[in-house]
Formats: sequence, structure tokens, C-alpha cells
Amino acid sequence: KMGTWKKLGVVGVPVSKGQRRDGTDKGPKFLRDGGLLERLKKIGCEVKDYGDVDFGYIDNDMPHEHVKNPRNIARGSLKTADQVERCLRTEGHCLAIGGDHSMAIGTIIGHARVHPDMAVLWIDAHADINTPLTSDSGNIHGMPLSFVAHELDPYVPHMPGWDEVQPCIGLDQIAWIGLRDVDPLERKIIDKFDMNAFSMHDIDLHGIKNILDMALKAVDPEGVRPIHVSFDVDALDPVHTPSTGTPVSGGLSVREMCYIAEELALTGRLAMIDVAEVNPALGDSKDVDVTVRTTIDVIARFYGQRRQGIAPTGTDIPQAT
Ligand code: 6HN
Ligand code: MN
Ligand code: MN
Ligand code: MN
Repeated sequence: KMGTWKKLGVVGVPVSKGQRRDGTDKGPKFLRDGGLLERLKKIGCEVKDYGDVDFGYIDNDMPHEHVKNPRNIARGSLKTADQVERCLRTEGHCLAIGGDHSMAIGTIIGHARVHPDMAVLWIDAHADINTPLTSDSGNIHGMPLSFVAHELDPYVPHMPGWDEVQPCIGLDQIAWIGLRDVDPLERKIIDKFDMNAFSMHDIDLHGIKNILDMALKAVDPEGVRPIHVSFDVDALDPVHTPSTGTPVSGGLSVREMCYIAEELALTGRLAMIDVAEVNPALGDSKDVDVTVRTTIDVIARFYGQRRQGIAPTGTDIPQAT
């Protein structure tokens, strides 16, 4: 078991119209400027930067009922899917840096073209499975899972620009970790389809080790599937990632998140990671700094950086002469 990827591609997904606030479109830039790629190279990764998906927003994107920016999100999602697919086929692994969490519509569709059997671990304070009809906010970043799941197709109305955005995975391929702000009708969906939802309550009850085991067992009982991690930085407690649009107190500690990342790295089956909801326009410069640093620290652990340390290969302890 190695935990380090030698080869990966990075795709920036600078989307912000999945929610109300400007700023998540600058997430990829702040993560790059914060030294993400250098950090990955330093721990032995061969990194190819695919640049940012060109969202190039179109005008006159009138809300559909109360759903905001439907055409732009559909368009951007399809572009994201194409870029992710290309990256996965070429590099074998893709790290997508966002961007609000509507980014995952495109990353999951792109990933499913390559690995339709993937297991999705959604690490988030929120369930992000509202349909356009159950959403109170009309913000698409609260809906991505409803668009990618086959079982929810009958519940999702047709929207302008969305014909090519089609479901690609089953609800049994999804597990959540970190939930603590679930809307009533999202809970209805979770219950109706008996989905794998692990909340902060479950983590308090069983501990992070057991919850990660249970989540993996639920989506990947044989331990053979490619794993897609969709990491919303608001899964962490807001003291660690304050610069995010929908913070919820009582979140994952950095230690719990490091444990998740290190264990998943050890599976050797991580195929794709999304990093969502970093918003450098929120909070003061200290908030932005701690958010970016913590996020990069966590990402590095998904790519083999371990808290126990890693001995170099081919370098021995220098002998005193
Ligand atoms: N996120 N459930 C709320 C909504 O607007 O649908 C919040 C969604 C938050 C989404 O953090 O990615
Ligand atoms: Mn969230
Ligand atoms: Mn349909
Ligand atoms: Mn989210």
C-alpha cells in the first residue's frame, strides 16, 4: 500500500453562480497562489495543470421558477465534465479545485464517463440533494446530487439548457460524512431511498474511524471501486475554514479530516477529488489565509502526506565520521 499518487491533473472550476455570493470564482486562484501545486510536487506527485474551465457566463440567464442561473450552470457543468474526462483519461487521477459546490455536477458526470461504478464520498455540512422543487434558496450548489442520481430523475423538472445534463450514478453509490444542516425535504429523500448519510451526531456516537469504515462499506463493500471525494470545506468547523459561504458550527476537526484523508489515500483507489466552497471574498485576510492553508494541508494528506512522517527512499541516515 503506497499512498502517494505519482501522476495527477489539476482542473480549476471557477464557478460562483451556484450561490449568491461572488468570490468562489477566485477559489482556484487562491489555492494555486497558496502553493497547492508546489506542495503536491514536493510530496512526490507529478502534477499537470489543466488550467481553469472557461465559464464565460452568458447574459440574460433568467431564473427558472426560483432557480438561479440555470443556463450558465448547465453550460459550465458540461464544460467541466469534458475537461475532467480528458484529465482522467490522460492522467488517471483528477483534482478539481472550485468553485461553489455546483462544480460537482460536472465533475461527477465527467468521472462517470470513465468510471461509471465509482463510489462518491460527499464530505459536507450539507446534503446538497435538494431538487429544484424542494430547494428554498434556489441556489444550485444545494442541488448537485439531485441532478446526477438516476432515482431522482422523476423529481427533477426540465430546465432551459439542461437537456444534456443527465443522471449517471445510483443513490447507493453515494455516502455523506459530516452532515449537520439538512433541509426537511432533503431528509425526506435520504429516508425514502434509505441513503448512506453520516451526520456529526453519528461521528460523536461512533467516532471517525467507525464512521469512515461504515461509509466505505456502504458504497464499496468489496473495496474495489474507484473513489470520488467531494470535499466541501464547510465540512470542517468554521474556525478552520471561515472563508466559506454557508458556515455551520460544530464541524469536523482538522484531526478528523486528516484521518479521513490519510485513510482514503491508503486505499490506493482515489480517482478524483473535488474541493468546493473556498470563498476568499469572505472574512478578513486572516480568515482567508487560514482557510487556504488548512484546505491545502488537507489536500496534501489525500495525496500521501502523512502525519507520522514519510522516510525518504534512497537516502540513509548520515553517518558520523
Ligand atoms: N453547499 N441546503 C441549503 C440550500 O440552499 O439548498 C444550503 C446548501 C449549501 C450548499 O454548501 O455546498
Ligand atoms: Mn456545504
Ligand atoms: Mn430527465
Ligand atoms: Mn456542499
